Amino acid sequence: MKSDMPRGAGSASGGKITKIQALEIVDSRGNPTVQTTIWTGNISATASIPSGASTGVHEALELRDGDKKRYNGLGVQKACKNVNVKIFNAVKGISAEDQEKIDAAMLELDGTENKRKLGANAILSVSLAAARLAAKCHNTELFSYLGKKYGYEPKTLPTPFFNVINGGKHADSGLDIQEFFIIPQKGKFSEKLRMGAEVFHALKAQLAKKGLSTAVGDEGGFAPRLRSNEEALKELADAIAAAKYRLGRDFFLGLDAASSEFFDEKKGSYELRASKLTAKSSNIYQIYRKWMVKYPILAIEDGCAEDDFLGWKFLTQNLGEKVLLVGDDLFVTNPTRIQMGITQKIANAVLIKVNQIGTLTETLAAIKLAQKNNYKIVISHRSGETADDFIADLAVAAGAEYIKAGAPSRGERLAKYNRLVEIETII
Ligand code: 2PG
Ligand code: MG
Repeated sequence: MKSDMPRGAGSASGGKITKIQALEIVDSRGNPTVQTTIWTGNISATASIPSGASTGVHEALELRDGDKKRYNGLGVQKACKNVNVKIFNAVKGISAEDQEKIDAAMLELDGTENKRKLGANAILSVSLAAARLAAKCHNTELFSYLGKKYGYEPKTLPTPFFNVINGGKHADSGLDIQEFFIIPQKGKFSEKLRMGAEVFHALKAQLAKKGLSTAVGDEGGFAPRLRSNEEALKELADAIAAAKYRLGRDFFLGLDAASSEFFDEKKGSYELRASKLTAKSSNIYQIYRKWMVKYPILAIEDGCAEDDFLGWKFLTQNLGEKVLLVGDDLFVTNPTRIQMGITQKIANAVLIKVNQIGTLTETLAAIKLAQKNNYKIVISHRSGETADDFIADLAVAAGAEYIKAGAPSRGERLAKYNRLVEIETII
């Protein structure tokens, strides 16, 4: 996101925060969210905050008003007020560059484990806007400012996971698996985007021909009523072929099972209704393995539920050598949870969502801890999004191998992918 305010570090305020204003705006699902602008003198920068649907129980708290008379209780006026009054008082006068100090001041003011007092949405909006403001004061692109600040040399762009079939909580397709990805393998980012868009259109034509719905779900992918999860994989394989690409060479496939949503804790089993399958913690990996025999699957996210460590152990021991096992609800971008995973040798990749943890400082700590332990990084959007493209710069800055920002469809998804196209020309 860019603002048209003048650039340059020569502000009379010396980069110190002079004014903050939070607004209640509306996200891609029609729910309110926080947008915050921070000023140093007459220079300003803005960030807006995404929101999940299949939210992990260990995530930082998104503060909602609970006033049923407004937005069905989902208003964020309290969070905005927290930014405008309490947080502003705690961070005014701190230099926008001093990210650690800004984030630490907010953590101290909040004082809770999960940021429930101020709200992670309130805190994160200030954290991200401050980083953008600092980059602007340096007259530097955000990815290069962040890269330098956190000790990276940004030179590669992430490979996209395009979520072109939506299920689970993101659509009414009836599919248990929440996201079905196509993952282009070759060329520059802009080439990968083109390939993804071409397959997206081939898939649309294919579904239409069968009389299936081509309306899109929350993340821009199609949400056809298919008979099973496997059928979704078959649709992807056919669409890739129809677009004249080779499966297993030009494209791989991936899944976000988001399995916390279909794990029956009491029974200790996974209930995949669309596939008419039930599996215990100890053998859910066999279902994925069957799919992997038929299709070249490169990544499985949240193959087991957030606290099903036994399941994750079996999954990692049996499939960890062959596929990326990405922890989302499992790790919630939280260094403590990631360390737990490292110690227990579970998963081999970490999904990073800034709003799961709530500050940029902690997000970078999570990324660094994962990288130090050879876990791959997937930077991720949320199902509820805005046009904010911060995560594109973050992915490049931190050298993330992958990014998932939905299908190549819907403006809030393309904001991230198109920013990467732009970065490709300046990196
Ligand atoms: C996920 C995300 C994003 P949500 O599970 O990975 O795709 O969904 O934002 O609803 O948690
Ligand atoms: Mg997920």
